Amino acid sequence: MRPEPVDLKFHSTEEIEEGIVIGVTTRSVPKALLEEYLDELVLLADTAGVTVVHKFSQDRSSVDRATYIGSGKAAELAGVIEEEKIRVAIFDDDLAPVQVRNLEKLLKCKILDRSGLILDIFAARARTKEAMTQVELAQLQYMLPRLTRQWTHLSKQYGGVGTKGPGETQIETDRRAIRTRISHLKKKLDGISREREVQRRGREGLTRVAMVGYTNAGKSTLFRAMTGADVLVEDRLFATLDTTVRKITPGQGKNVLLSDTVGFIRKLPAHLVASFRSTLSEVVEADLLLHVVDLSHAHAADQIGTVNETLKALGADTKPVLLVFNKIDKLADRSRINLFAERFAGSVFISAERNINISGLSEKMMEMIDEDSIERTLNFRQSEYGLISKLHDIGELLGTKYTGDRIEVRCRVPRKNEEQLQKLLSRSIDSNELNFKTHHRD
Ligand SMILES: Nc1nc2c(ncn2[C@@H]2O[C@H](COP(=O)(O)OP(=O)(O)OP(=O)(O)O)[C@@H](O)[C@H]2O)c(=O)[nH]1
Ligand SMILES: [Mg+2]
Repeated sequence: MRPEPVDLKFHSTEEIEEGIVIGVTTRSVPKALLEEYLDELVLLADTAGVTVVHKFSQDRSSVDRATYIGSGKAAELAGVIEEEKIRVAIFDDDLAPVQVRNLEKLLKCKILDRSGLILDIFAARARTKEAMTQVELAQLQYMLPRLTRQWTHLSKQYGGVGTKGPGETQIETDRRAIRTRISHLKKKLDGISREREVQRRGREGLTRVAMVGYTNAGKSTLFRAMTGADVLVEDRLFATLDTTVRKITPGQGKNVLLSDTVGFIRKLPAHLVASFRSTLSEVVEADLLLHVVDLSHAHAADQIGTVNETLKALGADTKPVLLVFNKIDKLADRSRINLFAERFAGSVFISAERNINISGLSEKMMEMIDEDSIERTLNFRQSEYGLISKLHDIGELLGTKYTGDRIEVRCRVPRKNEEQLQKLLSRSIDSNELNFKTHHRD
């Protein structure tokens, strides 16, 4: 008999389900920290349409290899799940396939872990072709090692959780189909990044600033305040899943390309970070990062750490960063500002929603950009128009003046392109070196 074709589209959790969240306190995760993790998991569950009716924690020296929480605790949990008619159990840590298998037998409900939940949310919220392709790729990569007859998403097709699923042959067929789809998606993403590359070429010389931050910190609200662009702002996790870029002119005719993109969260699945590379390319290639932090959040400092870790995973951790503490209008205790100002020197404090100190932020941003670029006035002959147009690729032209057969060009070039500037000038007929007028403080 020919096996049924696999439907590789994921089912997002649209309908409301009752759920339970489960975590383990260990030596490295004390009770208070676990509480924080579970609270966030409840928010994530809510975003995915799961109403959490219970939080469940277990104290162990380490997690149990077979069942994550230990068999005794699992039996206790099974009782609660049956009694409350809970349909989904969500674990804070990533589960090994064998743990999922065992837990499904013991708890007789759908088992999800944090990564699976985050992937579900991304899948439900992705709107652009790029985001949808990236999410599907991450999901399939997550799914491949977990492909057992109990695997939660696929098992829906086979009569739901706990029922007998496909035999080994079917699993092998599924695996092959998934691998083929993965390589197809990778090719499609390559195509998308090439398209992006072409779009970018036209704006190469402009300074690029990317907003990054924990999800719900207020990046899109700030982006709106700074650009006037009508991007989506919502009080929920992962409102933004794509990248928007706008040109702004924050200081003395100088242009900056500002981008808003997807937010980060603790334990963002590695596959997701990897497959979102194309969306996150603005971050990777930015000249400056605006790291937006929700100062009113009790765990703002931890969130900064998480964002920094994700930047490291992206290879963007050595860029200049301006820390932007947002939502100061929400603070009950203003002394928090002093505390963070002392701890994070050079940071700015704003309210994106109330438009407080956005000009202070712009000023500081321009200051950092200026520190990282050089301004020159150069002289060319009119016949050297080709060279001037090449200047566009490595920097920004701030003004041109025509005198006789000469063109005087004022430009700003990021420091990283200084060598390219020298090369370009060496091709000029007159030695431009002699005409250098450095505006910069160096
Ligand atoms: N009180 C207050 N609320 C704010 C401020 N800035 C943003 N918010 C609110 O915070 C929530 C999240 O804002 P977004 O701008 O969508 O956050 P984001 O960082 O883009 O979030 P994601 O795209 O989900 O990662 C919304 O409800 C905003 O109205 C602020 O300065 N003060
Ligand atoms: Mg956003």
